[in-house]
Amino acid sequence: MTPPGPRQPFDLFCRVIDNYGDAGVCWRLARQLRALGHPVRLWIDRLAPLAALAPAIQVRRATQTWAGVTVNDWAQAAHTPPPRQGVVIEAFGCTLPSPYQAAMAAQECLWINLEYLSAEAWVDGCHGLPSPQAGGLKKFFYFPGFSPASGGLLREPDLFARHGQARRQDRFQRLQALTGLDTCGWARDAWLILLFCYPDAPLDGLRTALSRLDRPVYVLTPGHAPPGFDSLGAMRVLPFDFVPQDRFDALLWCCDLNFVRGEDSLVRAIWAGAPLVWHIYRQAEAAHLDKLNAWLDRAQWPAPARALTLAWNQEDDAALARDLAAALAPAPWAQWRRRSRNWARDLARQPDLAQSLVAFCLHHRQTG
Ligand code: TRH
Repeated sequence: MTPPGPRQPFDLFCRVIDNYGDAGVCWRLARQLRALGHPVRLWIDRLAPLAALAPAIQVRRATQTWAGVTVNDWAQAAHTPPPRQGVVIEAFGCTLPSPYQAAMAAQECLWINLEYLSAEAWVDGCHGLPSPQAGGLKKFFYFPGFSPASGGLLREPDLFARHGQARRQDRFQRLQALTGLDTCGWARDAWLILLFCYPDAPLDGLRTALSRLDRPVYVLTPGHAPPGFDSLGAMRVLPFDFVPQDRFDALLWCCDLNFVRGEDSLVRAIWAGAPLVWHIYRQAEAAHLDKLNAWLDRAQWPAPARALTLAWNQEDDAALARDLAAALAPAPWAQWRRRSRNWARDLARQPDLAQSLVAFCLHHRQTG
């Protein structure tokens, strides 16, 4: 793709705290910046989670290039100069290596602090704020978000076209090609559900509610089934091997309902335009519940779906079983599906995060 302005070299720093989300967001952003025509180096402290998302990545190689992105082991940044007039992205407050940071002013770098995604209203007021640094270095806070005043959401320009293309093929065949599961004998009127959640989810309540549905249910679980979450009644639990990130969207597109978690899988499930239940990453003093409610206010799910999401995140098995049954009843379910489609369409009218970030950096470079 042709860059919308001059090429800007990007250095993107990522520390893996846990799971896949830190690497997942950074890898997606790195590839999108590259696709916009900018040279990108990704500095990451643990290659194993990245290799799970992009199996071509070799965990023992300190430097490698994949999808046009140079992937470097974090340790090397201490003796590598920042790019001249480059953009340095510090993902999720990961703290840059000191020698590298000390060299940034002389190289006239722009410093971007990429924050976690939140739907809270204060994000709009904080997005893009500068933070003066020594030596005339410019540092800005960049907040992803759901409103036009935020930094936006990661979305590839061709995502909806690919989704439309995929829909032309039978979803059971697609699912088989993606996961290797033999879907030939599966009931065609079944519910297909992806279950990607944290271990403290109220899985007993989920298992009970799904086993009582009047149609067969196939629950797809990445890696392995959560302990105790066994097939029951008409509900079958089907573990599959974690798919590369490139294929994750296509997996979401096959399902009626996606249970997702963290940050990146949430955004991908929103773009899938189908009902989703979000398991938010837990924070101290239940701060995540404010974040969840702010997100639910924007999502505007029908009441049973909102209640279900709260029960899922408050680990309430009984409420979860009750609210899931209510949310899947014909009228709320139709309403939930409609709202999911419309929300994805409305959000996609806003510029995506990578393009917004490029424009943001160019603006601050030009206006000095
Ligand atoms: O894995 P997560 O829980 O990650 C994070 C981290 O815990 C992080 O520290 C925290 O701050 C953040 O959540 C909020 O969830 P997430 O963000 O959805 O990342 C999962 C990634 O894995 C995402 O890029 C999608 C990808 N994925 C695949 O590529 N294939 C798969 O089969 C599955 C299930 C997921």
